[in-house]
Amino acid sequence: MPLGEYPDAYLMQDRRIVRGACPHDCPDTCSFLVTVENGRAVKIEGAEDHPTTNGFLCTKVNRYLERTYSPQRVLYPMKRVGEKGKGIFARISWDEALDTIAAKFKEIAADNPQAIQPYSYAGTMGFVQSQSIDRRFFYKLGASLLARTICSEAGAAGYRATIGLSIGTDPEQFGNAKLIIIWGSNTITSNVHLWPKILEARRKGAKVIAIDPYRSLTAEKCDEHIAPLPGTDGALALAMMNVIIKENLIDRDYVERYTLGFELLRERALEYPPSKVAKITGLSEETIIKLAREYATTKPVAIRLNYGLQRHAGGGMAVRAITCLPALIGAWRDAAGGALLSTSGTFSINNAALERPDLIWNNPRTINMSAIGDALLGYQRVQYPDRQGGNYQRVQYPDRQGGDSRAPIEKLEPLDPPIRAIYIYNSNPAAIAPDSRKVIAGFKREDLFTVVHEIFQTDTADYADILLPATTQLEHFDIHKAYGHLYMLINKPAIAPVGEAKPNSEVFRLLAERMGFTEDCFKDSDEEIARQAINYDHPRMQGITFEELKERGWMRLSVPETYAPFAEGNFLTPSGKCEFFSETLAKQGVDPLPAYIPPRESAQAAPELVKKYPLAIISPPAHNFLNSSFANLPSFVKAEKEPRLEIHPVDAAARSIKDGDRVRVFNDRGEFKLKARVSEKARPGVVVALSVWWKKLTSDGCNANDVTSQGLTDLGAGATFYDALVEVERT
Ligand SMILES: Nc1nc2c(c(=O)[nH]1)N[C@H]1C(S)=C(S)[C@@H](COP(=O)(O)OP(=O)(O)OC[C@H]3O[C@@H](n4cnc5c(=O)[nH]c(N)nc54)[C@H](O)[C@@H]3O)O[C@H]1N2
Ligand SMILES: Nc1nc2c(c(=O)[nH]1)N[C@H]1C(S)=C(S)[C@@H](COP(=O)(O)OP(=O)(O)OC[C@H]3O[C@@H](n4cnc5c(=O)[nH]c(N)nc54)[C@H](O)[C@@H]3O)O[C@H]1N2
Ligand SMILES: [Mo]
Repeated sequence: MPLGEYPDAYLMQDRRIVRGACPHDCPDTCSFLVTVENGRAVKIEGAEDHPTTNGFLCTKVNRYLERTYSPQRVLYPMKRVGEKGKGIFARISWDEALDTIAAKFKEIAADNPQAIQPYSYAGTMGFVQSQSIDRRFFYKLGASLLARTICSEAGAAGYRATIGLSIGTDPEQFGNAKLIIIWGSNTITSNVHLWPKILEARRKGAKVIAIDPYRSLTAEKCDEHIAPLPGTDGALALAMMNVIIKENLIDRDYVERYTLGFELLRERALEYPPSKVAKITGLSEETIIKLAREYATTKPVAIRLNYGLQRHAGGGMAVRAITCLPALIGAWRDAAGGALLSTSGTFSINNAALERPDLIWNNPRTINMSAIGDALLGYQRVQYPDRQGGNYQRVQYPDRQGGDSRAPIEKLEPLDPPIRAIYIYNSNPAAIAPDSRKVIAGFKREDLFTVVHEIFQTDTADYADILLPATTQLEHFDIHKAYGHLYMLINKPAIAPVGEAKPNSEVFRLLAERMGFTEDCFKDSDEEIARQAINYDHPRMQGITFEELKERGWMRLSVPETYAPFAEGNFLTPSGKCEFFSETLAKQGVDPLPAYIPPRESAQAAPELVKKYPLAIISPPAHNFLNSSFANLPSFVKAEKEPRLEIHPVDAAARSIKDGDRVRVFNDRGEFKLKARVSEKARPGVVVALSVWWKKLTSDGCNANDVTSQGLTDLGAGATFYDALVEVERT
């Protein structure tokens, strides 16, 4: 029987098949089937009927049962009995754990509830378990808000300024493209379900180009690999525009009808000739010119850009510049053309119902999660636009000489009140947040009350005062959208919670009760919350009902099968056009045209720093890990072997480093040690440490985030993980 014909929970005596959805922070959000025998999950497989899952799961979720049934699971609530960070705990009851938390929160809230800080990200992306009753709870409590910026904010903001919303090329259309540019994405690792589409395009004669400073698993399988210096993509895109405009390769009709500000964009692009950009990017002029010509003269042409290229000071502007390209050449006319950063804006989610922002009563401050180290140590990182120099001034005052735009100026301002309690769920900040020395110093504070709700005893959990056991996706209910396809999905629990684990939603319900929160929304069941997630009236959600979604497991959005969202304009910007010139940005004091903002730590922006720390480090995801998830499980760690630093032979020779040597990577923020792999995978001037390793499982207790910075991006105030300079030496 084909899988599609299975009812959702197919009962065969003591054998059931339950349909779920992958909870992980990945564009693919797969539909899967779990076989359960006598209450135990025995098999997990990708749904064959779900078009993008296509019957297969990634290397990680294929082995999800290893995660669910790991002997490392946190099984019951515990309290700390040793020094902070040592991870020594004693078992307590749920009642004691919840009473302790409620008492502490009441005590702090009586003084100032803003001293209580929630901290969460996308350990699960389900709406119920990641952004519903948790938000309600902290809003009602009056806690500080959290700006969830650690991943995608810069790119999202850059894309939004140009296109209006995160809507792009339907990934299922990529098979019909004739040229695909994979720009700052490691598709085979971080978006593997797009790869079959790329192979399909190739079988039909398409060319695939990767733009990545690192010869990733994906880059090595492409027809061409272009390796710019990290953080220089904005300049590269502007140089492509320069060539396209000068050689009159634009789609004049599309530009006239559906774009705004072409003349200003033209002037801006003329400031970026390939000769200048060759020096910025470390590419040859010929490479840039050829890329621009190929891009402008092949149809359909799709750009798969992703978040790797926006983890730099100018990440927002880089995405903005790249997303101007398709409109310039009319690539959006084809369903298989255009650009895809994320599909998430195609969905219409009822966030107001899920999160209930109306419960906020005290105008609380917002703490940026990407600068949690500073925040825990009593400082808030605040950005001010750089009004002194740069291109922005040139738009305002055309006669004024300016250089490239600069990132906003950042200042550390005292945080009052300091954070006195932090509640962490769906995240592992001790391992994944930048500048970890500061993060760890913060978590070590004796006067900080820390709650961690986790599946495993992570690096962060070791600092908990109260550690609570969390369920995995097989053990709770949820509803999902995706950022790499166009389907809503349902996840049904396949098994009972392992040990005494509880879902996030249940813990917040119990805490709300103890805090005396009486609103009905604190009593909603998981299914009731899930039902509230969808704006059923929205045109793109038409036809989706909760009942049918529950029955079928997944449903496509109400968009045409051959979906070409901007074939005839209809951009979602204020003007309805693709905004080369953005009034919205101008009003925020930001350069209204796409600009190049060099990495904060680069020869252009910090010439003195480069003398001391000449190598740029990037630390993108390892194939078998998902951020720090899976990085504790034996077979995953075995597959990744050990932390390694890819270094180019030229850079290695200059430091007498040989393949296999142990090296120390360091800058003023910190250091970490690992094994050198000398190869041409990293371009000269760049070293690569695939991540994110658990600190306590490495030989020196450190990882790549010991050298990353809390500096923020130009747009969206996101994290700049790949904007860091280091030196490397043999140990
Ligand atoms: N297996 C696996 N899959 C994942 C994840 C994981 O950890 N493991 N993480 C998930 C999450 S949270 C996210 S956000 C996505 C991330 O996935 P992607 O959006 O693909 O981003 P990254 O993996 O950060 O980086 C992708 C590529 O960008 C390159 N890169 C770095 N800096 C630059 C630059 O300045 N310019 C250019 N052109 N390229 C650059 C890196 O070398 C890397 O090969 O993947 C998701 N999927
Ligand atoms: N150096 C470097 N650092 C990075 C990155 C990088 O590329 N390089 N990538 C960055 C990016 S893109 C991102 S998105 C962040 C991701 O950072 P995080 O969002 O912190 O992601 P994970 O490391 O996967 O940690 C998620 C944790 O949530 C837990 N969890 C999962 N499901 C549940 C649940 O239902 N309930 C509870 N309570 N807990 C649950 C998991 O066990 C896991 O420990 O990391 C960032 N950090
Ligand atoms: Mo991410």
